[in-house]
Amino acid sequence: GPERIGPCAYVLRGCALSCEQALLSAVAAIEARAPFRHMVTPGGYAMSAALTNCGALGWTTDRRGYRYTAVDPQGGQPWPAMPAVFARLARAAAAAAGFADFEPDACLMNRYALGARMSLHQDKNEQDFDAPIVSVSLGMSATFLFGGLDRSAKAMRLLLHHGDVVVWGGADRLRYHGVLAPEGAPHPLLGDCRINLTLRKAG
Ligand code: MD3
Ligand code: FE
Repeated sequence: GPERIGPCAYVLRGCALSCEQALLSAVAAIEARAPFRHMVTPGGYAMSAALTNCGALGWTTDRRGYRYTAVDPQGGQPWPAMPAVFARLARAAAAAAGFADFEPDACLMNRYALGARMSLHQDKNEQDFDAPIVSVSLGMSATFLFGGLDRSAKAMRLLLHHGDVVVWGGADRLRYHGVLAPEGAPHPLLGDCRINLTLRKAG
């Protein structure tokens, strides 16, 4: 069952394994229309993780700032639709963690090659901080850093593996967090990378 990692945060080990084939086919279909790319932060640095999105809204960054858009800035088309398997998994995981009726409208997909990481930050670009965030880890393992409400608080470490799902909400929604580079063996299905799906209610 769910393992509690904070006042309102839970890890569901292996929760995505029963639908891994459907998840990976959906990732491939999305990637064919909206390729993973390295976006630039407002500070002018290229992110080491490559990203793409699906759903009504997609998270983007450029020199002007972070925001959600309905259209992929690279190509000008709407982001690919949210696959039913993503929405279903996110809803079930949220419910198991005590968040009923989660309806994500955005899925940010991050791809970490060897050496890629994401430094400590808060997720603050969403309209509604009451909805939880659901994250699905695929491919290589990585250490997740789970900090406090201010950047200086000591971060807890959590090793996440292929198929693990984490749900954050309530008091944990605005905690600083980050992820270290992929570690361990290449994954049999995904090779030398980790892909993380982050499902949110952004609008
Ligand atoms: C904890 N991505 O894209 S998702 C991100 O593995 C991001 O790609 C990471 O952080 C990744 O913004 C981790 C997990 C996550 C998302 C939101 C959180 C953890 C969170 C909000 C509050 C606390
Ligand atoms: Fe984040």
